[in-house]
Amino acid sequence: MIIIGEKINGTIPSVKNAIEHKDEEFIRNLAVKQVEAGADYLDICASTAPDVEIETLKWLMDIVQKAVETPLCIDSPNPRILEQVFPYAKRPGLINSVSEEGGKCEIIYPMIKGTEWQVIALTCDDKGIPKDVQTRVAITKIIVEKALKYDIEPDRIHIDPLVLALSVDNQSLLNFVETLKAVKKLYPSIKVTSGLSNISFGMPLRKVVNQHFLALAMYEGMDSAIIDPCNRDILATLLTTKALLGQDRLCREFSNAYRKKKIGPVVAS
Ligand code: THG
Repeated sequence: MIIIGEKINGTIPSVKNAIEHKDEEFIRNLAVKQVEAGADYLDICASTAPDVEIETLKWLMDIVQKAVETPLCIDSPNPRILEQVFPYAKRPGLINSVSEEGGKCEIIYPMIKGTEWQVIALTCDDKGIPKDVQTRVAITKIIVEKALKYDIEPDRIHIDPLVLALSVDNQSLLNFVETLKAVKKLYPSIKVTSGLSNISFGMPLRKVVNQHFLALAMYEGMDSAIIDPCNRDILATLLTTKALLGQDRLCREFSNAYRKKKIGPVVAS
């Protein structure tokens, strides 16, 4: 499982505040903590007004890259902004994201052609977020076929099927799984990713719903996820599921995490 740490995101009030007050220490701490918890990539999202998004992203990227060597997952809805800040990344990471909206692929693909950069691709287009599996798969095909024209192989693409809230669409997890299976059948090396927060929107016990979504999606072969690795419960679900799925040899990672009580005891004894 590839962990994309979600915590450096201006939509989180404490991060917004740190951005406004230029609190470098706060951002540095978020980077270090997530890497210590096992993040493979660090999502960096400014979520500011468009006129200051570039300078904010550069500021965040600079702090993070000075503190840790973990590659970045640069997160902006605007491909022109991604293009502007791309040169400031010190090592290949993830672009978050392209989709079939507004010519995003045509801006991002030439930029990452011939590099080791990977990309998250949302299965939406100018008509919005599809509810059905068929349209998600059809959009994936377009996105992958375009990528191949730039020699970007499916193994560099993380498809994000944009999970709908379970409270709105009862089949949301099942559709996610069906989409995952269908795109992997078409492109066996492609990766499938998801954020965890959408599934539980509008429900009580959101964290519990998110954790179970994570476990079930991992069982079905989800390759990466945008999560808070510092959240003890989420990390416990992730490490337990990895062990149960035979992805943690001799349960070493699990034992190291809990026997030494690095993360804190999950079972009181
Ligand atoms: N897909 C893609 N990119 C994405 C998302 C996605 N980027 C943004 C978002 N969704 C994922 N990032 C976040 C960041 C923070 C939170 C949720 C999603 C959040 N954090 C709370 C906090 O830190 O206070 C709680 C975290 C917790 O403890 O679980 O709500 O879907 N491609």
